[in-house]
Amino acid sequence: MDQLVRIAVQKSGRLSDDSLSLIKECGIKFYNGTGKLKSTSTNFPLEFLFLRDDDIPGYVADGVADIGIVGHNEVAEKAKEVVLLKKLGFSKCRLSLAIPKGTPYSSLSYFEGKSIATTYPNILGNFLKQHQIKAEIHEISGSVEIAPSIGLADGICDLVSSGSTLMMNGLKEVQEVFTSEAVLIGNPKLTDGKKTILDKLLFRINAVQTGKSNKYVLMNVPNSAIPKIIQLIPGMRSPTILPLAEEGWSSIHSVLSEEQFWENMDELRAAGAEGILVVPIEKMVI
Ligand code: PRT
Ligand code: ZN
Repeated sequence: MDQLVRIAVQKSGRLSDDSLSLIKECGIKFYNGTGKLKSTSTNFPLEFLFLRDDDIPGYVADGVADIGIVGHNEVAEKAKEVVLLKKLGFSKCRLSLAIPKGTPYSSLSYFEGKSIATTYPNILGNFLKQHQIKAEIHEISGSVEIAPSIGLADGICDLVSSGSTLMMNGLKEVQEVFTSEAVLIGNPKLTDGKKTILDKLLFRINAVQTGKSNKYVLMNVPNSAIPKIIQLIPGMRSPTILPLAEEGWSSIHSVLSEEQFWENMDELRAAGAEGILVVPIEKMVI
């Protein structure tokens, strides 16, 4: 049988949809009917294992899966022997220390001798050690945010994205401990055949990511303004210039990062560009 790479993705949760969308955007087809634990792509040598996110670093380290998509926070907490292959840019969040809203706070020394509830005892333990703070860590498995109000701990260390969970529970974020996003991890000892497949997958992921961070931009410009506009939108190699039916006008096409586009927008219009279209790019290979 030809070789397959096994990828572990979260079965259901905050990472699942974005993980599967990324794989689909890479042109990889598969079926993941509800309740399925395994699936194989029909057009790429990839087999899927649908798992709980907590188990993914361990399964990848043990070689049950070759690669996996999981939060960087889980990778750091589990401290298994895996290679971080790529940051994926979704499921961004931070692991932060928080305390009751009304409590005065000036520095990390607040936590000296205090108790902190968390589901991330290793990351928190290392952080406190690094800052020479001695605090008692209460490891709990969920609903960390209620710990201070029921008298279980003085503060908490939990994942935050919008901050509304902390607010609703009368807590304030006082210190960021770890920043996280979804990452692609791999077993450190993949066979050469599996590495070749992984390289193909990484090539596609890069093309999708580069495409997402760039835009295809088209605009009409008077011919006299072309030199100035070319300076503003350099493009991949150089912009495409096509004559319009109307004498003295051209259409300029280029590829820009979204940021670059907004930065240069006013100058482009001042230089005479009009009818500006900004189109998303699905994939981009540079
Ligand atoms: O069932 P399984 O074990 O697979 O999933 P899970 O319930 O353990 O994890 P899940 O799906 O909740 O989260 C998976 C991953 O998503 C996490 O490991 C993080 O990498 C990432 N992520 C991103 C988050 C958040 N944002 C997040 N906001 N994980 C959890 N939260 C929780 C947080 O714990 C808190 O309860 O959301 C609440 C805070 O959100 P805000 O927006 O109110 O600040
Ligand atoms: Zn989990």
